[in-house]
Amino acid sequence: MKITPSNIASSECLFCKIVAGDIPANRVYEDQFCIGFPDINPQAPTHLLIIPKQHIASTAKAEAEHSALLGSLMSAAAEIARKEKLNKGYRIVVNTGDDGGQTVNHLHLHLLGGRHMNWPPG
Ligand code: DGP
Repeated sequence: MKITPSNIASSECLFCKIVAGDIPANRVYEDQFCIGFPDINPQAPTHLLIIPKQHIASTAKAEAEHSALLGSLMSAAAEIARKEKLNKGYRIVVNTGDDGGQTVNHLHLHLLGGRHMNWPPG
């Protein structure tokens, strides 16, 4: 893998600290590429975050070489949704940049379920 500034784990990055175990999180899912854990500020009865272990700041920083990793995040979300029995459906959200509402600069999927979702989002 090519090392670029966007994928070097940052000592300042909150989610890199969670990956490293320096900040506790209840890992409901883990594989070689990613972890899943509850969002600290849940917006639905089920609200989990799925993050890559590798630091990528946002989808805006993702490159072709990250394709398999990005795919594995989606697969993990689907597997977690099955485990969580979100049989009526769920929403996967990836906030990107300021206008996208991203507050933590480490790419992550929100998996939201357990209630009906409205459209368009705010
Ligand atoms: P976003 O706004 O899309 O960048 O989402 C970041 C989410 O991260 C937000 O919903 C709250 C969550 N979050 C922030 N700090 C922590 C933390 O220390 N632990 C956990 N579990 N979630 C956090």
